[in-house]
Amino acid sequence: MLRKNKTLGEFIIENQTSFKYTSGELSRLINSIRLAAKVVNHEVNKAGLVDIIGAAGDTNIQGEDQQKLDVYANEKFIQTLKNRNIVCGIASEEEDSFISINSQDKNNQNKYVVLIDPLDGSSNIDVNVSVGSIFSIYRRVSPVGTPVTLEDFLQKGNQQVAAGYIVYGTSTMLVYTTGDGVNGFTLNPAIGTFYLSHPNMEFPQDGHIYSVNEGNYIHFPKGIKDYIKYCQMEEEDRPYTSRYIGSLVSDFHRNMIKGGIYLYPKSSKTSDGKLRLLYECNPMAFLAEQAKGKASDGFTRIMDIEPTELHQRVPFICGSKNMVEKAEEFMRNAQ
Ligand code: P6P
Repeated sequence: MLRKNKTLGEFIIENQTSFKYTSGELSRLINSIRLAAKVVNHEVNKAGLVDIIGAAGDTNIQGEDQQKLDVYANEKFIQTLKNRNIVCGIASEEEDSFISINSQDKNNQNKYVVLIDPLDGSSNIDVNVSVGSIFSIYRRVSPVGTPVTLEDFLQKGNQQVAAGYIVYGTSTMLVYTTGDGVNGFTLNPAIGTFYLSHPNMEFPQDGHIYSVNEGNYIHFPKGIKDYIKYCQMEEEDRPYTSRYIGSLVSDFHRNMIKGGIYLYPKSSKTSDGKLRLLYECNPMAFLAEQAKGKASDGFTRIMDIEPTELHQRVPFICGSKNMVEKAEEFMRNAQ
């Protein structure tokens, strides 16, 4: 039984031996993400003072250039990971191509690559709604000591060694897995320490919440339309409740605690959906499966999809296992 109120640092040390690659590097990597999370959290929480600190592109009252928070978060995660000299490469939603780190240094023995969505749902910032950061970690497949390659990033989600998110909500939480379950840590901002608040997080097998942008309903495939109508029917344990925040991390986090399903399907407007496979869908799918939930594109397990490009999009259905399987049933029957 995991003792609550354990700090994230204590948790990482205690669980390092259980991680099959016990070099300690992954622990240092999670620690660097912890630091970046605190730095970004501080800035995200200030964003409400836009009229004082200035909107993006302006200069604030100190005459400093006010950065868009996406840009700021991206820079802080990259800077923190670089400074700790732990990874050999980084890919980010905010960067067209991957970033190679110390690639000319033959002594660079770093063997991890990190893929990030530094600030997901950032359009919610201006309306004071919660947003998140998402990370996905792999071991490189190219030889250590050589420049990192695109293949190091185009790995299937089932090769991830760790994944997680930070949700900047009513409280700031870091939720992650290294393949041995999912644990949630809540930041005490007064002392800047994350404490284990949600040990062994699991999706309820069933739920009564569905999260989808119903404004796109007429553009959805028939199977998705049929599933949404199923959620709304007066029958058995339905109608379900519709909850859609417009922030993947926030909808996922609520659904994992209460039970529910999140859907971002393809549509006649977006043939592959909107969410990115490598740094949104794969890490959330790893967390979902580790929390006894499920994640697919409607037909194929997300973590089995062979990536073809860094920023590719896939349809995404994720959450309580029985709800995802019901949605997949409607998708199959509509074929
Ligand atoms: P829409 C945010 O931009 C995001 O990537 C997810 O966090 C969120 O669930 C989704 O897109 C919202 O997209 O098209 O419904 O506004």
